[in-house]
Amino acid sequence: MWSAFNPGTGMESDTEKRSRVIDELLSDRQISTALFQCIALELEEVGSRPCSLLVQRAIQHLEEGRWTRCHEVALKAREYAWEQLHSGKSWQTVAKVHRDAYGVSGTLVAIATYISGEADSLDNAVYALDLVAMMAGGRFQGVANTFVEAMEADSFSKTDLAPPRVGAAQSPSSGVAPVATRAASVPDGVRPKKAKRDRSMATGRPGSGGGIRRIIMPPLDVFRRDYMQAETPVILSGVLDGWPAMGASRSWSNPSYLKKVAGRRTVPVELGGSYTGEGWRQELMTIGDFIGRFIESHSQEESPTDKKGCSDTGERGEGSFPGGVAKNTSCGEKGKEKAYLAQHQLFDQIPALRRDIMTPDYCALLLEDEEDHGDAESVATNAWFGPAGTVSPLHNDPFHNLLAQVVGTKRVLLVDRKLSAAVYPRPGLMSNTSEVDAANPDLSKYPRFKEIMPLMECELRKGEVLYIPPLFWHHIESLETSFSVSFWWGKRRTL
Ligand SMILES: O=C(O)CCC(=O)C(=O)O
Repeated sequence: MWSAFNPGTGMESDTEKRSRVIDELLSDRQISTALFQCIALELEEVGSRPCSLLVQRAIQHLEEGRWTRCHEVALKAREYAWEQLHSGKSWQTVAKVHRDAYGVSGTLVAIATYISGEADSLDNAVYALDLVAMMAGGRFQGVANTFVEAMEADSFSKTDLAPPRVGAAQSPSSGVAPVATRAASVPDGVRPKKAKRDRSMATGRPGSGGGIRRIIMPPLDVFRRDYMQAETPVILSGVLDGWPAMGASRSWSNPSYLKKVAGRRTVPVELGGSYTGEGWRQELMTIGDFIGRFIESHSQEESPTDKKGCSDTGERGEGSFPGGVAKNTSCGEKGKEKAYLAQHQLFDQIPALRRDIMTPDYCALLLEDEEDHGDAESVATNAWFGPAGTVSPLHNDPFHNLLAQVVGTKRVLLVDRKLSAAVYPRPGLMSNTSEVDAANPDLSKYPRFKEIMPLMECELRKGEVLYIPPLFWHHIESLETSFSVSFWWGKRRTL
């Protein structure tokens, strides 16, 4: 459309190269400027004429190669869109056209920034696109991903840490990693005769107290009957074998790999301990900053020699996250603020990381009453990445959950949903969260909690997957630097 090969020198300048990248993307019918024009028209129809005009002008500047003007005008359009997004009573009531307005103006800001080739232009363009994905969502999530991948492709091509392009581990059309197939094909004889006992396993009553069985991935029908149907938590091993994230070249235990693939991406990070505590808040930061400030520095301060006899299950060796010490262990804590990249749909945002994992086959299983249920087959995949000592306080979620431990170890406490009365659910909107600190319960204030002690407990280790039945209460604390992925699926349940 507007990219130009420089006939004077016969060489393509950086700006020309970058504009060619954009040109190629915009000749794709999914993301053409016609889409942007349509949104401008829709804005006009709903009475947002100033924003509509600004978007149209920015498109025109872009098409005619005036990047600086495009940038200035798109910034103004984005300001308008931002105001619209924040003028309503609640986020849910914002009209789609205003989200789209943020999407289109933010994308134009990113394009013009990228083409400018100024210092940090790639970082700034990716930041603008991450905001587009977060604020506009919907189809702009895909648009933002496509631009980020194309813009980053050049920097990745210069290193062997390059994330695989589409096709290496997934079907290009689906945009979703393929489902692993091993579970169904493991012959019965290969399964262990006897479940290995967890160190923490006690001889407790069923439903409370005691440990959680560890088994090697069972056939699908057995998992469905003995664990999903029976509402029984279980730890599965073998499910993550073959995940690139667990392997050598794309290992998530390697901070350099994560920084290379995702370092400049902006994500919401929880600060200030558990989400029920005072001072809890969220901040946007890049994954590179997060790793530098909260993971690497934390690990250095809390080196293995600080551990005073704690078991050392952390990874060692060059290029791995060392383990830190969890704050609630007898080893104590050094008072540094905890940060947690928690419950974030990172894999929708960064397809390169999505290609490092595989949705377990078990997530395709449904119980009888779930089979006709609209959304039951979709799987919500979330990332949980943080230093030692992050705490997710006792709460429940309405879906089946497979929590996959890719890096580090976590301590998990569980309570059967049938025992909910004894966990003192909070009143009001946070009724899925207990009032009780499950790791250190105040029994004089919450006497019924005693009825369910000792809780089911386990250590979830690297390479293992924990099945948590819907509405089972769980308290989870990381014992060292940890990266987990949760897969939620099935019908939404209520207590
Ligand atoms: O690992 C964590 O900190 C919490 C995980 C969790 O709550 C979940 O997967 O539902």
